[in-house]
Amino acid sequence: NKICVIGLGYIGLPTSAIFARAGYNIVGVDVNENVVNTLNEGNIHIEEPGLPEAVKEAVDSGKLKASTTPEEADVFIIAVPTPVHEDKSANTDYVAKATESILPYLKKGNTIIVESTIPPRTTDDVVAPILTEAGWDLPANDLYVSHCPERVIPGKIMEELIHNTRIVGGLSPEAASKAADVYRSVVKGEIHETTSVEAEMAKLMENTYRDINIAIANELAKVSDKLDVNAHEVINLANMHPRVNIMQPGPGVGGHCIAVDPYFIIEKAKEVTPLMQTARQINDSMPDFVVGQVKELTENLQKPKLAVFGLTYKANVDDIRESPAITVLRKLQKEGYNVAAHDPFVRQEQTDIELHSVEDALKDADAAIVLADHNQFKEMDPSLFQQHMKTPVVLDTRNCIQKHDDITLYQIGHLTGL
Ligand code: SAJ
Repeated sequence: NKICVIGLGYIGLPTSAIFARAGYNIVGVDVNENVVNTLNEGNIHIEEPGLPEAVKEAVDSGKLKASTTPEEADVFIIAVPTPVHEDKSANTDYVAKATESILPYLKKGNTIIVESTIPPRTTDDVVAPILTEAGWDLPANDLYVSHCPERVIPGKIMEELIHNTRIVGGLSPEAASKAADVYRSVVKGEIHETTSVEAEMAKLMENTYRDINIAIANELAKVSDKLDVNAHEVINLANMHPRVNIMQPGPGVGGHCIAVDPYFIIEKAKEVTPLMQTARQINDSMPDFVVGQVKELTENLQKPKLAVFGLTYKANVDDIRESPAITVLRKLQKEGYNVAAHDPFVRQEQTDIELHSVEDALKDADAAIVLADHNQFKEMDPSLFQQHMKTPVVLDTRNCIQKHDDITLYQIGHLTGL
């Protein structure tokens, strides 16, 4: 059995490696020649625990090869990005191009699975017409076309690809069943068959739900100062209720999923999605809120120096794309602060922001601003702040720094009180 995977990024590559391990022959296709060459040497271009070993094993065993062009196969999996336009509407061009790219290689009875996150109805209105125009009769199941959204979380992709429940949305029930068979060979979680549009919406609603839940936490952080309560403590207590699960406030929602996917629904139903739109606004307002808090903390200082800890969009990953931490840092620089950044996961070649060691970042700083809850920060000896800073004032936007008598530790939203 042979699978052709289009797109060798955060989803396509781990998926390729896992199917290769299960015995399939995989041709992984990417438009980027460097990516293809790197992979064929058994190396990888992205960081994800467990992935380098899995790719190396797959390439060494001859089960995975990378190429810039597709090949004939039994199954085609499309895992290309869906970026957003300036107005936040989805750009489905890559999905359309990927579909076009496999046209010359299709045979009757092939299974086509779109894993990319897409706006509702994209399988019906973008993917299917390309295939129909090429002469394939989809209602007659010439080809079995499905949308099976990826739902893995960066940092745990290899584990979640196998253990998560999968939604398999077919253009026809037979298509859903064919796609389910493909996943059944590697997935240990449950597999649910549905229609393509319900699969599209379920995926988008998962991320939208998370965005709205984080927005509640962020709004609470903004309220907490006025009422002199600690938002984290309030959330801890509220979450002791068996049916409440409020998420954590922070400097904003980053990454390419949660902060983007709600717009895929909003663009289709603007008038009836005020809640989703407001959640987006609240989460997008957090970098400014953090900068406002920093200003409050450093009000009376001349040319304050700040240590910024954590640049990635979330804990324990090296990904700084769409990171609210970077937005905060740039805004602080714009406000005239002298900022020294430290992040144990980020390499200097990833960014033009100068990176420092813990000690250098803290040296002579008036305040430290913590923007990512990396394990290194959770485990860090808090007396280091006192040892190296001019004044050991810490604003922890992620609730990860240990309390210590020698430091003044502020939580997000909670600086003063009534
Ligand atoms: N965040 C908070 N507070 C929280 C949790 C997260 O501020 O309590 C922030 C993070 O710091 C980060 C952003 O939200 O900036 C998003 O991080 P995340 O860990 O919530 O999610 P992603 O974007 O890494 O992955 C999500 C996951 N979706 C869900 O959990 C519903 C993942 O399963 C999806 O596969 C992925 O989006 C995707 O590709 O859609």
